[in-house]
Amino acid sequence: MPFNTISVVGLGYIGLPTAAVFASRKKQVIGVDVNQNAVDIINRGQIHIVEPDLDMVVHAAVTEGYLRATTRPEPADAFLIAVPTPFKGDHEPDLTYIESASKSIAPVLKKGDLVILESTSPVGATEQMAAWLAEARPDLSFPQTHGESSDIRIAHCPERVLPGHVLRELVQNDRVIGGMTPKCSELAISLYKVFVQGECIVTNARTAEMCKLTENSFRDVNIAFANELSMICDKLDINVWELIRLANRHPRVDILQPGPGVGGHCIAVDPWFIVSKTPEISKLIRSAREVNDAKPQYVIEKVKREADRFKQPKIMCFGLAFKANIDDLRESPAVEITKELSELYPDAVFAVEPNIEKLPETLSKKIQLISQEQAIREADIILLLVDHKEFKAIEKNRLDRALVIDTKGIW
Ligand code: SAJ
Repeated sequence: MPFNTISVVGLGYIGLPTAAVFASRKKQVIGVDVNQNAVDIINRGQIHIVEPDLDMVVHAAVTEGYLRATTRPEPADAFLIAVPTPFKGDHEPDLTYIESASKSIAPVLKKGDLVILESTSPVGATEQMAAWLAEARPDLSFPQTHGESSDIRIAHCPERVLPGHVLRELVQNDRVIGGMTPKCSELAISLYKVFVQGECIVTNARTAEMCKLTENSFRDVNIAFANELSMICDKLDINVWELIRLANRHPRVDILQPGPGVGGHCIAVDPWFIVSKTPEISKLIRSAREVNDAKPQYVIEKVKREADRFKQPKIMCFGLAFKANIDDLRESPAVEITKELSELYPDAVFAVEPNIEKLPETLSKKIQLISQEQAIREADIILLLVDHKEFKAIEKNRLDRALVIDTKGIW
């Protein structure tokens, strides 16, 4: 194996599990992150993010001496860059983190090293990263100028793991390997084969970039279809859940589920990376984003219409996370809706979130958490926003007293 030391740059939701899994296969792993606090936590064998079982794997990797975190890159045989790619301006991808990560590893690169971009990226980002590296290291040769004889090998290998199942999916999922040349792909496969049991499928870097964006856009467009149906059905007095169940009995129809909107850090972001490159052509992808982004406001309007029938309604929002059975509140349509309702109805809006004990400070000023029991007892309006298992278990007749708005169709 050519890889004795592997460096993972960016120790977040993807980088940290990836680093820990390499370490669990007894590779020396150097994790790099600009956040000193995260580095300190990891070096104590603990984690700063929420993902089932990750704490155990990181703890073992650190105590056995295979994983170490630092803020300053060190030499390694392979570098995986797993930093965020947020937007800037009007949904334009912001490559600043990739740029600074590349510039930070450039000084420690040596002939024979492999650099992999794992961050979800707009088409062309891997070539851009290669250009930044080449600019910083004129003494080394790169695939964009030297092809198969380059000193440094470069590939894009997007992650595709589902939050909540990261450790399993990292190992089991197939992996798209987009090398800048065939030799770059070959070397990248030998790295992933350290732990990946799924198939590693070779393509070029641009196709790999587009593949990741396509997967998430496919899901976004399908959810937008379901969300649009739910609004059409409201108008036509049809139960959308029954409708979708029936339509999905057709052997070639498979509609996803409507909800209060699309949250998380991927599905609501990645389609814009396609739209920003080809704005005139990506009409459907853009509309899907707009439909999904408009859904929280639609839910708020619906609650307002109902609330106006009460003098001083107590509104109980069930669920704050961005999807079921997780505690991640970031980019959550449920939080957006609950926050806005609590501004419209001061002191009358409460939230139930079984996966959270205490709200982060930015939210605790606006939203008050109460128990599920108290919420059921005191509700005038129950607004179901997340299909957590605890809510599915509530007996329907216990909700009879209140007016129920169920955005996920569980009751
Ligand atoms: N949602 C619906 N209806 C559905 C399914 C989902 O409204 O039928 C909503 C969820 O409630 C949530 C949002 O969509 O608010 C996103 O949830 P998700 O479970 O679809 O996806 P993520 O963001 O947790 O993870 C996705 C996955 N991509 C695909 O399934 C194509 C995952 O495999 C990717 O690795 C991840 O994005 C990523 O990092 O890109």
